[in-house]
Amino acid sequence: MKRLLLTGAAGGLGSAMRGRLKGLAEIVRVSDIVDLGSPASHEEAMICDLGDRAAVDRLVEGCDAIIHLGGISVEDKFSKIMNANLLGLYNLYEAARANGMPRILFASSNHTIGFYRQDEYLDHATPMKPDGLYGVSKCFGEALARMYHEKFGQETALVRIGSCMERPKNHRMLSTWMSYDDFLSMIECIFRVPRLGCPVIWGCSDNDTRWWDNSHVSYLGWHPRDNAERFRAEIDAAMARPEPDDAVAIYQGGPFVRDPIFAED
Ligand code: NAI
Ligand code: 15L
Repeated sequence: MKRLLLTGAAGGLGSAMRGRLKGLAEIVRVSDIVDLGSPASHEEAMICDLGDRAAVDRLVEGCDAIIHLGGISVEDKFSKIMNANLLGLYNLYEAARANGMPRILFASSNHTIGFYRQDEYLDHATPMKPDGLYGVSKCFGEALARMYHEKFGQETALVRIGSCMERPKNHRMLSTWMSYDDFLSMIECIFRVPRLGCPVIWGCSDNDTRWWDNSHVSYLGWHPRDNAERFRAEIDAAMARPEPDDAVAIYQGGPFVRDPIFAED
């Protein structure tokens, strides 16, 4: 790849992945709505509000591939979600259509299915059950990507990330955790495979207690290597297991299912 675009590069996941992308492309174009710090020698930085159509057009121009992490990443006011995750997604896909349809990795979320119970095992065909407006925005993003695929042939990996962070932080994340290394190897597979299509991919490591079946995407050749189980003793020692009647212990979306609908100002 000549130029890879990383949106949300100043965020938690974006900052963690940013340094690991060197070598995937000659130039990594890093972008966010907030300060990005000094670009490394293989990087170019562009501040951009995803809700600004003209700015997104400029952002996507000249890119061969896009890792789209930018946007609102938790439950929030609908107006904020609407700008970044709805309008922002539309802007990104229109810009991609006008710029040769670079392959896209869309950071979707487990909150598209958060109201399934933790004793259910899901596959890619399981109907969505979002657990809040944030989850609904990711359902919208997946639907938008699929429409651009069917209508125009745009390829997108719809990665329903579980909990991608340094280490799992609680009992639920022993099921949902994806290590940075596993995410990086997934990224490599997504951009290397000759034909991607528009698959849902569950973003979790090879956790003993995972809830999601990725067998439909074996053609990617992705083999997660990490397993959250090695953190179980540490988590057991650090915190009490949630009560069985607590929503956090019942639903796959965990605490997100309890979030209110936030009022606008
Ligand atoms: P984050 O909130 O730390 O980063 C998101 C970034 O998007 C921020 O740097 C923010 O400034 C930027 N952003 C927000 N609104 C924007 C706008 N209007 N225009 C341009 N940039 C804007 O979130 P995190 O954890 O890094 O997640 C990255 C992506 O992955 C998000 O899309 C999130 O929904 C998704 N995801 C992450 C998971 C995780 O475990 N970290 C789990 C599931 C999904
Ligand atoms: C998400 O979608 C969020 O962006 C992230 O902050 C985590 O909370 C993650 O899901 C999760 O469910 O653990």
